[in-house]
Amino acid sequence: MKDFRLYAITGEQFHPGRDMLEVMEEAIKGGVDIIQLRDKDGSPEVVLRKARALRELTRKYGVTFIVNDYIDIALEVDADGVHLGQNDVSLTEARQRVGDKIIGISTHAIEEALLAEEQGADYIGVGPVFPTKTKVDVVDPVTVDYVRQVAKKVRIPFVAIGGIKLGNVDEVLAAGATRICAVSEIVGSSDVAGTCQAFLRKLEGAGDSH
Ligand code: 3NM
Repeated sequence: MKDFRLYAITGEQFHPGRDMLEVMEEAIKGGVDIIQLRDKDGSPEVVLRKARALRELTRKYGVTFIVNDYIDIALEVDADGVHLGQNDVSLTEARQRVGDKIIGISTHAIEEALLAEEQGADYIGVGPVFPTKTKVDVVDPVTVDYVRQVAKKVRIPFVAIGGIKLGNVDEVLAAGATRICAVSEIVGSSDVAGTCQAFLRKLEGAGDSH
């Protein structure tokens, strides 16, 4: 897969009254290189409509597009890949359905990370690093210790997620993360593009020191 540094996920609850596509376009202009559509409340028809629109937007800018959960929708709109949770379909089944599209999976412990790698995931989510209100059914924070473990033991790309803000991202980078995902901090910002640029400056700074 094309590598990435800053991963944005839709979170419409954080920008009431603002159009989701407009917010994501600002994030792209701010430098995110991968976008995930995550909609736990919409009907499949609504998710499909949003997926089509985001596919068009991301294609225009050459940004990678991932759909959370809905493999059928990812295939239908020709997304670049899907993102799975630990309780969704197995990686093996997902691989059969999506072929060589990207498969990402959320992991919350080193055993899950190593298994995902063994089963052919293209990247893993590593979190929640800090407390988050964005994902309701998630486990307790895994802390930067888990980031450190993954950085040491896992060879496929990993993205740190969960409660990451401009104010605490340095800690996550110091633990070895080179890819970051933030939801509320990006889409809830009054300056979405500026927040993305600020994250990227931090990511670049961390890269230089390694
Ligand atoms: N997945 P925020 S944490 C979508 O740990 C998601 O797998 C997580 O949102 C995981 O940046 C999370 O607003 C929510 O905390 C991240």
